[in-house]
Amino acid sequence: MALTLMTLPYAQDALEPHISAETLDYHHGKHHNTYVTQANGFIDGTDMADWDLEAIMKKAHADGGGPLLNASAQIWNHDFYWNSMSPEATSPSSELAAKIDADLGGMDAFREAFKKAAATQFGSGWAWLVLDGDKLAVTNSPNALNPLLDGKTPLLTIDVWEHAYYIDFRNRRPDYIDTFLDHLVNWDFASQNLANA
Ligand code: MN3
Repeated sequence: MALTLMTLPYAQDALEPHISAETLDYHHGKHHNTYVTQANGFIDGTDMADWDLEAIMKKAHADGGGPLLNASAQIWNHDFYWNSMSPEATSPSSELAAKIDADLGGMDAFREAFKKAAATQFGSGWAWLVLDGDKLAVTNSPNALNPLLDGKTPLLTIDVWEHAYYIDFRNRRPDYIDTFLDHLVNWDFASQNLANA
């Protein structure tokens, strides 16, 4: 069974005025879709052709990385990113809010740490809220890498590749990060990921 392009969990224009339909058209319809096409090209005719995405990604990582890891991890990361945003206002569960207070020093401290992780990721990559052991942590990763490959449990992510924000924000990555934190975070998704961990 070939890997498939995830359907967006909202309409292409649902994140406007913060992220445009044009951005989602390119980002989901072209960038994300290209990773799916590439990964399927690599696994077609191999033992991995009927594996699930996470198994393919972990095997490619164990084998030392390369083009299959890049394509498969980018599919996983983008699936997680689309779910990390919501057109509706959400808030952390009481369990997640309590852990943000206990482990990160509160919501303001979380925001600062997340902004810094996202803004200082040099070049292309991702910033994450993760569960590391039994503690929350904020981290970032270059290119296609993600914390799942390091044994952590991702709760939330932002894509800081330029293709995520250049149409709407041009070079202003910090404004994109603020917009994500102020208007787009899907706390229901992050809370569910914590509950399932
Ligand atoms: Mn992207």
